[in-house]
Amino acid sequence: MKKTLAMLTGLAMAFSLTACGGSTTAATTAAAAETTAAAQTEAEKAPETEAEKSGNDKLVVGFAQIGQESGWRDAETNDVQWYAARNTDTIELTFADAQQKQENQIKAIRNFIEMGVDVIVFPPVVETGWEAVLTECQEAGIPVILVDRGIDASAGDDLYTTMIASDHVWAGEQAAIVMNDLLGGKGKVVELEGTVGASAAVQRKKGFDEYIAANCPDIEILDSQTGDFTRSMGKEVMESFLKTYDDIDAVFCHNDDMALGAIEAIKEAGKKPGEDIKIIGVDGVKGAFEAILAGEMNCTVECTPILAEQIFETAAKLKNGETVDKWIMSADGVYTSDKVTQEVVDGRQY
Ligand code: GZL
Repeated sequence: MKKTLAMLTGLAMAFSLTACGGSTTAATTAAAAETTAAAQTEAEKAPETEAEKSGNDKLVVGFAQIGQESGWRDAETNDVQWYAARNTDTIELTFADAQQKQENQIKAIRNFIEMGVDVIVFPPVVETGWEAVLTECQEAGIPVILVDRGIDASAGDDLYTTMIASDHVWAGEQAAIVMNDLLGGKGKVVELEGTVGASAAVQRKKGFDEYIAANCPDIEILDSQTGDFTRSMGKEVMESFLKTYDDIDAVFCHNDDMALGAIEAIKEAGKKPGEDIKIIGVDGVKGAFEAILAGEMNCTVECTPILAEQIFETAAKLKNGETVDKWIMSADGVYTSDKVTQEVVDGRQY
């Protein structure tokens, strides 16, 4: 609210200066006063945060989540909501679910600006199209934390304050290293890509494809299509691959949910997943660990969604005017069959 009032008044002042080209006449001053008054009335209508209603100086965070496309995404949402629910004395969380639509994330961010939250947090569903709304955040003086995905660097990295995310290029490279090992350096591979234009998909593909091209002359990538990070589309695309190619030795899936869909498709085609066709995923969700334990999958490259503590601690630092690193990188592991026991599965946090 306070930010909204300041912003609206600031805009009114800017308007009055622009309107009179820098010199002030009585009429322009009156117009400016009228505009400011209107802005103040308008600001009174802006939704107050609970923190401002109660006068507490809580950390007010607006989180614009992508949606519920995967088990990984749900794990991230649960972690953020549980953390906020356990810290209601110091944190106020406003959460929006964009149902996978960029325009809904943008609407939610504009809402958060209107509310005058302290920090805005969101995973950009795709890398591009954020300049306008992130400029509005800057003008409103609200720092932005990107989580788990990034934006296109050409947009300038001053448009956000920090990114808390795994290294997706590294994940693609790790998958390629394991793939080369599983195939003994020779074989034919198909690739199930994540959401078109999502940094996690773009970078996992870059890491995997470039490693294979540079180090594995006898491994051929037969085909690569998007399964949009969902189990259902992962299954659908794998079914079409199996109809098109009868010599697939392995599949690299940009997330575990698509890998679980691919497993279903391979079984329905009468083949043994994990044996006839090797399967590598990314994320480290429990379903993948269970499939590895059952011998139906060969590896998952972890990409932790348990980011809430880092998110809220970083947001608190930004509210206090502290500076933080531009990229706060998660530490992730690579889980091949030899590393997965029942104890490991039972100990998984998500
Ligand atoms: C990765 C994240 C991806 C996951 C998918 O940081 O953006 O989005 O790998 C999820 O499971 O849909």
